[in-house]
Amino acid sequence: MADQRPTALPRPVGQPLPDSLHEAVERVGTADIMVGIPSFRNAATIGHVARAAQAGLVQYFPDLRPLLVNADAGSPDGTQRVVLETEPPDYIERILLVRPRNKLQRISLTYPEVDGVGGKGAALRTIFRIADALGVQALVVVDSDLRSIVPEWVELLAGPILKGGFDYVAPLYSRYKWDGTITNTVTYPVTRSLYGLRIRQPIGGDFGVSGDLVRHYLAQDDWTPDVSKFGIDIWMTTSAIAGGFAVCQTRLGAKVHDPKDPGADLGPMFSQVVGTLLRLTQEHTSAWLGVQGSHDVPVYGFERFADPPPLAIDVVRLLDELVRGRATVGDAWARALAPSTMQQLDQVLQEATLELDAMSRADAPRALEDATFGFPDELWAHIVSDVLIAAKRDLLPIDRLVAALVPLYFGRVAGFVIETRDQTTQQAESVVERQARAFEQAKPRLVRHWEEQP
Ligand SMILES: Nc1nc2c(ncn2[C@@H]2O[C@H](COP(=O)(O)OP(=O)(O)O)[C@@H](O)[C@H]2O)c(=O)[nH]1
Ligand SMILES: [Mg+2]
Repeated sequence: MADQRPTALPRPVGQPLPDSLHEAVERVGTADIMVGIPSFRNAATIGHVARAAQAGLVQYFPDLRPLLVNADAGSPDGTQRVVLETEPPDYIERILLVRPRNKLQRISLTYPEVDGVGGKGAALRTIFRIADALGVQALVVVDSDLRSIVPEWVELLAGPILKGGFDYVAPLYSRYKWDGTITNTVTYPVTRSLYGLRIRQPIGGDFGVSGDLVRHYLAQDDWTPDVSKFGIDIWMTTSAIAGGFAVCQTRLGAKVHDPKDPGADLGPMFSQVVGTLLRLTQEHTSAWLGVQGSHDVPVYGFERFADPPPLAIDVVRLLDELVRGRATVGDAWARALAPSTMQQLDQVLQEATLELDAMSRADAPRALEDATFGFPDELWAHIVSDVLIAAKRDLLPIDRLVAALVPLYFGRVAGFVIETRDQTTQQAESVVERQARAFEQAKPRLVRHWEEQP
C-alpha cells in the first residue's frame, strides 16, 4: 500500500533525469506497475490503447499502484492530448465495477532525444528511466497503433513477472501470414538458431519487463542511433537473453495494427533492426557460439484462435527491388557472400528477372496465381550467415551490409508470398518453421566460418 513504502526515490541508474522527467517522477512519487506507450502521430488509435491499458491496470492489479506513461515524439496531430483527455480512471471503475485501492496516474510527455536521435527506442529509454526512478516491479510496453489490444493484455504481459518470476515476456500472436515479414524472415530464425530459444516474436513491440531487467537495460553501455529507432525491440530481446534473464512468451490472440507493405514501408525499419542484430551478434558471441539446436520457451495464457485481417503485398515491386539490387549493391554482394552462395543467388536472380518480365507485361501480365518464382530456404539462411560473418570480419561497414541485404530480403518475401498465396495462416506458419530449421542446419557452417581466420 502507498503509505507503507519509503518516500525517498530509488537512485536512477545512469545520468540524472532531465528536469521535465524529474518533475513528472516527483509528481507520481512511486508506482508498482506501469504501462508505457511510445507514440508518433497516433491520435487516431492511441485512445483505444490507453483505455485498454488503464482498464487492464485497475481490473487485474487493483492492489498495486498503477501508472500509465505515454512518451511521444512531439506529434503535431494531438496524440498527447488524446491520451490525457481519454476517459478518466473513474470511468473505467464505473464500467468495470472495480474499486482499486490506488488511483491510476497518467503522464504524457515529449521524450528527449538520445544523443540527438529520436524514435521509438528513444521513447522507450525515457519509459525505462521513469520505471527505474519509481522502482516499478513490472513494466508493460505496448504499441500505440494497436486495434486488437484488450485490458487482459496487461495481465498477460505483467502476470508472468509478478506471479511467475519471469523477467521478460515476449508476445505470441496470430498475425496475418504476410504481416511481420522482418520477424519471419530474419529476427525469429536468427534468434532461434543463435541462442537456441524459439521466441516467435522477438520484435513484436508488446512486451513485459521486470524491474531488474529495466535496471540491466539502463546499465548497458551499447546504445546506438539504431537502438533509438526501431532497433530497440531486438535490442531488448537479445539483451534479456544474453544477460541470462528468464524469458517466456504470452498468448495475446490477434495482432491487428496499422498495416505496412514491405516494399513500400519497411526498408528503413529493416536497416535499423538488422543493423542492430549484426552488432549484437558480435557483442554477445559467447552467449551463442556454443549453442546447438533450439528448444521451446515457456508459454503463458490460454490458447485462443483469431483470424487477423489480410493485408496486401506488392510482389512485382519486391521482385523489381531484388533485380535492381544487382546494379545498386551487387559489388557488396560480391564482397560479402561466399562464392557458393553467390552462385545460387545468380540463379535466383535470373528466375526473378523472368518472373518480373512476365508479371509486368503491359498486354497480358502473369497473375500471382501463375507465378513460379521461389527463393530457397537454405540459400536465404546462407545469405544471412554470410552477412553476419562479413560484419564480424569488417569486410564492409554494417550500414553497407544491411543496405546490400535489403533487396535480398524483398526477394525472399516475394518467394514467401508466392509460395503461401493459397495457404491458410497456419499452413504459412509451417513454412516459417521449415525456414527456421534451415537456419539451425546452417549454424555449424556459421560457427566454422566465425572461428576461422579470414
Ligand atoms: N515516440 C516515438 N514512437 C514511435 C516513433 N516511431 C514509431 N513509434 C512508435 O512505435 C510503435 C511501433 O511503430 P509501428 O510503426 O507501428 O511499427 P511496427 O508495427 O513494428 O511495424 C508505435 O507505437 C509507434 O507510435 C518515434 O519516432 N517516436
Ligand atoms: Mg504497428
